Amino acid sequence: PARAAVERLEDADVRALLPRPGRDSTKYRRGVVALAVGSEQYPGAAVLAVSGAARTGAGMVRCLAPQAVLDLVLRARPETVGHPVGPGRAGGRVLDDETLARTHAVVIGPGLPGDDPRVRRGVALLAGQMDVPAEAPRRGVLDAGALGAIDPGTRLCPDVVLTPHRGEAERLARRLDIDPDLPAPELARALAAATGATVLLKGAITLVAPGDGGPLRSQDDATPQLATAGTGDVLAGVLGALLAAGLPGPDAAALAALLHGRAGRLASRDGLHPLVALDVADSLPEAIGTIL
Ligand code: NPW
Ligand code: AMP
Ligand code: MG
Repeated sequence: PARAAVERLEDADVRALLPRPGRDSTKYRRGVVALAVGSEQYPGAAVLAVSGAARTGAGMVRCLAPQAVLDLVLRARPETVGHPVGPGRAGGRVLDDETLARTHAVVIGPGLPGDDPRVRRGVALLAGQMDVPAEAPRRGVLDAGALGAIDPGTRLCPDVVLTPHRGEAERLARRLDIDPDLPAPELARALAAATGATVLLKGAITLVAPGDGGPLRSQDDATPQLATAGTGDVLAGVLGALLAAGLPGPDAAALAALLHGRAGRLASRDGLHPLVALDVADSLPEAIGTIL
């Protein structure tokens, strides 16, 4: 394919996108995000993704996870609304119709094994293959364990954002019969074209390829201190909160990449200090303050 043109993200480009609460805001109008995250193997990923969403200003964060994971999440983030899943519960949907209709975006995958029932249900919801009310969300994030559930038959829309790192992108490319060795811009574009989803390809340079074929955008001012466990889980939460606030997928992805990179820089004091993933979440309010 032809070399893709890439636009570098600047503060001025995303400033207008930032959701700002107004006098008539309520927690429901600000955006409710539901995260299917965390498992027995990776309970911490749930804390990280939930924290990313909460610190980005979501009106409400729901977490769908086994009780032991919820116990951990609630200790760290008591404002979270917990929805237990797993053995001992009826096999049906976790959120009833009314709750689903008052949920604006979903995040599926951080800390989940590929065979988790939340992956199958979440991908079916976003692909429009579930019997749900018309108001149920069709926007969200597929990350980590959920990326493995995308196959050549999966059709998504640009308000669904896939967030692979290079390894996950290559695995997905092989499944979709795309050359995994393509340069990053072409790989991101090809994955977006094949799925219809927006693709946020993570790395030292993070790229956003809109699902509607729009121009590629890049974010390159992050710090390598972000190369540490769990920072991607925080990013998934940030993006979920922005989608719940109503931003179109490509704009939400661009703003999330910029805020996450900025929060990493702030948390590491310009890259001079090591950070942990939760520091990135806790630096999000200050990062938002720099582009207000
Ligand atoms: P290598 O070894 O570098 O050559 P996986 P994961 C390759 C959860 N987490 N960045 C790499 O190849 C996540 O949410 C939970 C990274 C390797 O073979 C997931 O659910 C945490 N990898 C789950 O863990 C904190 C790259 O891809 C493979 C790469 C697994 O996620 C940690 C790794 O991919 C984590 O977030 C790149 N740029 N390029 C918690 N505290 O609960 C190539 N690779 O096996 O899907 O593993 O990313 O660790
Ligand atoms: P994940 O591998 O899913 O935990 O995501 C890692 C996060 O850290 C992504 O947001 C990457 O963009 C970011 N990241 C990883 N390595 C680097 C690097 N060398 N420089 C800047 N950001 C990085
Ligand atoms: Mg990850």
